[in-house]
Amino acid sequence: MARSAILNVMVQAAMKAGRSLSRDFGEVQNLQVSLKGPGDYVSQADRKAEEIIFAELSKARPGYSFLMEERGAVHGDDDQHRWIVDPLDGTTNFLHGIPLFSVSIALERQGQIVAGVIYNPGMDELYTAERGGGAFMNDRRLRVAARSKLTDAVIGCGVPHLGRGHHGNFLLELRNVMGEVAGIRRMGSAALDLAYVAAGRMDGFWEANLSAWDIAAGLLMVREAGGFVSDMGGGQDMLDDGTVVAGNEAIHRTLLKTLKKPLPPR
Ligand code: 2AM
Ligand code: CA
Repeated sequence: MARSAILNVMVQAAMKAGRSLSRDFGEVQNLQVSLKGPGDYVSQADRKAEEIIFAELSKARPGYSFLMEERGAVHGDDDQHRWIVDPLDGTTNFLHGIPLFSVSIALERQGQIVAGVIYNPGMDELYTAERGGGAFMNDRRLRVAARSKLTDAVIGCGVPHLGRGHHGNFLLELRNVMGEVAGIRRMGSAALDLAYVAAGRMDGFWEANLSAWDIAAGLLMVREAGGFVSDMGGGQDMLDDGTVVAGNEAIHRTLLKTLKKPLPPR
């Protein structure tokens, strides 16, 4: 599969950052048993990965703007183009020595996501997508799963943690979904969750309280694999509203409805 020049730039940046994270991940595993824990070390690993991506992308396309998890918004001369970058998605996993984390890079052109790369260094899985060009994992074409019934579906989700999100809302959503599906998974990296939906490994996914960098690349990945994505209200405001529901057309539709089922009367 021939990649466009811009996608190549994104792949190089993601893999270089991924190699840096992999090296640091080895040390994080050693630090689990230390009294202080790997906290500071992980923040450094995260910043180092972001630095690598920032340097690679700025060199290849000077002037493009950025939205990055650590650095925030960086306005370039070219405000038609914006990189949306999460150097380490799944930080809690990384911190605990669980090899489920990813690098996520998206390119937005005039407000539309046109290219996305997600790299999972632990499994050496590279997900790529370009608008209108399909989605791939290590050069294999991706397609969302074909299961159309929730009762056959494995659905991923995110659980709001300490100090974030509305825990009560999540419990209602979970209560609605868990009674209707074959299984629920919680992986801890929204970027990877969306990549897994694109790859047909999970049939659907929902989460709230996300940031644009967690999901920008993943949203394109699912769409380009033939799937549907929306915010929790059914609209297309995911990047601003921080909620996402994904799946094939049928799963997306029923999942959206199921999430919002009112409580039965007592
Ligand atoms: P992160 O690992 O980059 O923080 C897990 O439910 C998803 O929520 C991950 O994609 C995670 O991204 C994201 N998330 C956003 N804010 C978070 C936070 N404060 N703590 C943990 N996960 C967070
Ligand atoms: Ca993230």
